[in-house]
Amino acid sequence: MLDLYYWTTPNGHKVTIFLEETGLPYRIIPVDIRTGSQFDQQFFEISPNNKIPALVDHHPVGNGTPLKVFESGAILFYLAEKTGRFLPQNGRKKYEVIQWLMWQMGGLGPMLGQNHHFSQYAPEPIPYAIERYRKETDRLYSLLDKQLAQKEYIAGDYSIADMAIYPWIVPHEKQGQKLEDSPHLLRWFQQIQQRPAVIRAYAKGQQINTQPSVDERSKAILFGQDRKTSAP
Ligand SMILES: N[C@@H](CCC(=O)N[C@@H](CS)C(=O)NCC(=O)O)C(=O)O
Repeated sequence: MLDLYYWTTPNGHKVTIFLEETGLPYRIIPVDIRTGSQFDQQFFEISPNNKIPALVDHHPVGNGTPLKVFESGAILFYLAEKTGRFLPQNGRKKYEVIQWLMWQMGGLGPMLGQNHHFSQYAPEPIPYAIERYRKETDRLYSLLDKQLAQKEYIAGDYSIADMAIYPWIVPHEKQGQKLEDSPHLLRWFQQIQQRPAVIRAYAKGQQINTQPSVDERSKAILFGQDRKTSAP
């Protein structure tokens, strides 16, 4: 059994997509990051960076004590190796997937996250920051579009790289993007959106978070963090 510490954000959806695709048995432990549940001592022990998602595998590869993994990219990598699914075993094809997974983790996710922050959550509009992250989003979307003009999925076959990228493209309108401007990305987006496992993953999210809004108190919790709020 796998315990997934989860909230209904792009990084959370990546993992439920994988779990629904493979049918691995799992239990969701909601961590409502709007109310500060990410600062619970028990959660720090699994996720020292106090962020979702995190995973505990009670029957890990190689047996032994339960294995804890934080960082969505590491979780996808771990689960792909555990199941032998959605990541080629070795060679060139494996590293094509890994490089796009790393690109998502180090580039697409953080940049689009800042785009969301400055366009929706910052207490006052800062034109330079809004423009900076909109333009970078635009550049990253254009790169995805070029890659998907050549490949059906981001690294050839459907893989953990697609599962990592897709949830960040779902809120494209909030990022100031029109998918019609990126026709190959639009084609890929619609293909993934229709996958039964993806539909199930998002439906689970809707059951868990029935009121997906962020009020002023939640903003203070999410965006007021500093040294004092980090792991004890
Ligand atoms: N690089 C991390 C980022 C995780 C992350 O930013 N999680 C956000 C939700 S998408 C979170 O838990 N935020 C709570 C907080 O910052 O307190 C990953 O991909 O797992």
